[in-house]
Amino acid sequence: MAESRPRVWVSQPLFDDVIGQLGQYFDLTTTVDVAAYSSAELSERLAPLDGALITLNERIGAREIAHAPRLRAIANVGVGYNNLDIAALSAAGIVATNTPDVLTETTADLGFTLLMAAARRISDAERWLREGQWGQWSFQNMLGADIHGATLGILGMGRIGQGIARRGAHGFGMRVLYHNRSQLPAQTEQALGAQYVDFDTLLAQADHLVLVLPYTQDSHHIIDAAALAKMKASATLVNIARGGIVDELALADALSNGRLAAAGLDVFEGEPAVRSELLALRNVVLTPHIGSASLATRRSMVQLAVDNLIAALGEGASAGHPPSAINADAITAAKAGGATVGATKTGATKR
Ligand code: 8YV
Repeated sequence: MAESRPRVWVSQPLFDDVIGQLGQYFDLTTTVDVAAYSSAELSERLAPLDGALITLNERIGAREIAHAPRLRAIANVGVGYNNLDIAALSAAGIVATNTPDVLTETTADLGFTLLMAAARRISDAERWLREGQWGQWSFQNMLGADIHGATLGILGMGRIGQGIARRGAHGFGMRVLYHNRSQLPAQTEQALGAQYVDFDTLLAQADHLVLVLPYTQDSHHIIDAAALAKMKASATLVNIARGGIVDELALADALSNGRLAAAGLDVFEGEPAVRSELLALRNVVLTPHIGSASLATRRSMVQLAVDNLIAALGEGASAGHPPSAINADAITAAKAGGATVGATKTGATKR
C-alpha cells in the first residue's frame, strides 16, 4: 500500500523524468520551484522522511537531522559534499552518497575553458567590443598569456585534476606540475605527463594554476595573500573547486595591483553572492558554479543520485549497495560497535 512505502523528498526541481523513477519505490515529494531553505525549514522537511535527494545548496548536519528518526539516506547531487556533516550523518546511521565520475570530464572541460578565457582575456575583450571601443584598436591591446607550452599547475590531483592534466599535457603541450596530499603512482604520472612538486614550487612555477582540491578545514583559504605572493605576477589562477579555498579579498587585491595577471572563478565563498571587489575587476572571468553544467552530465548526476537513493533505501537491483556511498564503512563499523564514527573522512572527496 502506498502509505507504507518509504517517504522520499527531492529538494530542488531537477529532471522530472529521472526523478520520477523514485516514484516506483517510494512515496515521492518533489519540488516545483527552485528553493532556498533555512536550517529550520530543512529540519521540518526531513522530519517525516526515510530519504532525501538534495543539492549542495542544502546544508545538512546534526541540527537538520535531529527530528528525523526514520531518515536513512541522503543522496547529494554533486561530487563535493562539504554541505554535509558526514560525521553527524554516520553517527545517526544515515548513508550519504555523492556523484563522482559522471562529471569528471565536463568539469575538467570547464576548468580549461576558464583557464583559457582568463589567460586570453576573453571576457575583457568581449566587454570592450560591446562597449564600442574597437575603434581605439592598437596592436598592443588585449595582450594575454600563452597556454600552449606554458607550465600548468594543478592543486588537487583527483579525477578532475587528472582530466585537466591530460588536456594540458596532451592537448596543449604544457609542462604539468601538481601538488596533492599523496603522490600518484609513477605509471599514472607518466601517462598524464605530470610531475609532483611541493606546494611552494607549484605556486612559484605555474603560469596557470588550477584549484581542484576538496574544501576542508585544511584547505580553507589555502590560497591566501602569502600564497598569492609566491606566484608569478604573470600567472592565471582558476578555481573550480569551492570558493572557500581562496581568500577572495587577497585575490582581488593581487589582481587589482598587478601582482597576478588574471583569474577564472566558478565558485565563490558566499555564493550566490559575489564580492563587489571581484565584480569590479576586468581581469577576472566569473561563472556561476557551472562546472558540471552540461545537459548530459547534469542528467547523469541526477540519475546516479537516484540510483544511490534507491539502493541506499534497500530497493532495486543494487539494494543495500549504493554505487557511490561516502560513509558506508563508518556506518558498518558503528553497527558492529567498533569504530569511531567521528573519524570518517569528512569532506575528503576524491574529486
Ligand atoms: C554541483 C559541484 O554538483 O559536484 C560538485 O561538487 O560542485 C557541482 O557539480 C552543482 O553545482 C550542482 O549542485
